[in-house]
Amino acid sequence: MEITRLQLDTVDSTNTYAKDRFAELADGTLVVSTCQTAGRGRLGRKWESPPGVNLYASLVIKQVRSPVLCGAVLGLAAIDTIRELAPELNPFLKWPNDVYLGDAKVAGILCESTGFENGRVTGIVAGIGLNVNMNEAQLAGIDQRATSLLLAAKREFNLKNVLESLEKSLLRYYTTQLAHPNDLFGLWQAQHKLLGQHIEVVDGQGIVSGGIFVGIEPDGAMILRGADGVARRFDCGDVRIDRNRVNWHDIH
Ligand code: BT5
Repeated sequence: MEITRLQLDTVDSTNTYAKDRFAELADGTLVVSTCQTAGRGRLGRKWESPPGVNLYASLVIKQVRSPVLCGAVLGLAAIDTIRELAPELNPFLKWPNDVYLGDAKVAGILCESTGFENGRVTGIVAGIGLNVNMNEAQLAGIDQRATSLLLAAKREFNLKNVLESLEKSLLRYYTTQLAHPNDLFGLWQAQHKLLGQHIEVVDGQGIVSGGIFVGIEPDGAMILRGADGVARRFDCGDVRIDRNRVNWHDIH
């Protein structure tokens, strides 16, 4: 098992590129591009991808223990990369697949299934966009609170170092996914620092529910306990945080 980089200059989306060529790309290929002209988020949303300042990468995963764990491989690798290059920062995961610094998004992950056999997912392209040297003006165009390593750490980062660190961590967590999937789930859960805190979830219909984030199920669903004490399960949705209600001391 190894991570093999496939470097592009420009592409519509590294996820689309990897999905279109999934059969011919080896397991563990990391498609990286300097620029994306049509970077995508979930549900047809746009991922801002200015050239030369950030990381845009998609991992070809052909050995899938569970789709949830594929997102976990990228999320945990991103956390380790940020900690290695900027130990003063406190990154955490925000369900379902975001990486946050304080109350702002620094990275997003998009997992897309590419193969099914007997009702099981057999192939996934897991993409990550990590804001590295994006400046304040570039971030200002995003319609939710967003940040970059540059903005948070107040210094520039060498993109090559960031990528090499990410690749090292991707290899480690992909290997864990294969050999010790339960361990990987535990590690992933532990990085959800909003567990136990008050948050809001916006579901697919746009309905907002507030409550305490009490857990994540093995299939990736999140559990929210409302003010009425009733626990509700969400298979998908967007989590909103109210910076004044989060106990930031618990996030370190
Ligand atoms: C995501 O979607 O967060 C998944 C983003 C995945 C991007 C990577 S880049 C490499 C690979 N190739 C692709 O085409 N995609 C993947 P979602 O949770 O739906 O969040 C999208 C929302 O995040 C947008 O609607 C904006 O509000 C916000 N956003 C857009 N660009 C951003 C950026 N650069 N930094 C922070 N937030 C951003």
